[in-house]
Amino acid sequence: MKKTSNDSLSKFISLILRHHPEVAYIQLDEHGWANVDQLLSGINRSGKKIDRQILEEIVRTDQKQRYSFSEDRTLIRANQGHSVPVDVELKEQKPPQILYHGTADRFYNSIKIEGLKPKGRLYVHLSKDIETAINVGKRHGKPIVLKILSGNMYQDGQAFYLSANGVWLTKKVDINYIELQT
Ligand code: HQG
Repeated sequence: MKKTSNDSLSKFISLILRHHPEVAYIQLDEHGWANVDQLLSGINRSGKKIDRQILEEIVRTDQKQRYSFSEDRTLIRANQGHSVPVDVELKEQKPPQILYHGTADRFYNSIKIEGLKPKGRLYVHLSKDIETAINVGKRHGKPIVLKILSGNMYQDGQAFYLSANGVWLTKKVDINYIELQT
């Protein structure tokens, strides 16, 4: 896919809205919202150039629909992926029988012992298709795909959430619900 000049700005926005709002001199509220005007001036103050039109374009064209505006468009937040403890009002939902998690082969030994943990984020991220999982895994190295018995987990009482951009989230996955997808 062609890299656009907005790509690095988009990564920066995701860093701000998920992990480090302080780099743009802003704070997120308890639901993960940032004030759009403050975000824009904070980014400009940090040395990068952005205006409302560029931000609107980044949000509209983002491949994974990572961000949402509030109805009146004065606020913006990331839909998922946070490490800062915010409540983005995720909807609890019954998951499909099977979900997938992409990771790198070098993590597998540890996962076999500990199960899946959220690591730096608030939730373990799962997808409903294998292709997405492969792409997620590639970010960390040689990808492997784990098949997650989400239907059984749900039956056993574990909560699942579906983010506004279609990512399935859960707090952890124990080893007895994980199979290696071949
Ligand atoms: C691994 C991207 C060893 C886990 C993606 C993963 C996703 C363990 C890594 C979203 C482990 C954490 C999230 C254990 C988990 N031992 N390794 N017990 N438990 N891990 O980046 O799922 O482009 O925090 O397998 O598309 O890779 O940012 O999570 O490899 O949706 O929007 O620890 O981020 O979206 O890595 O990715 P991450 P993830 P964005």
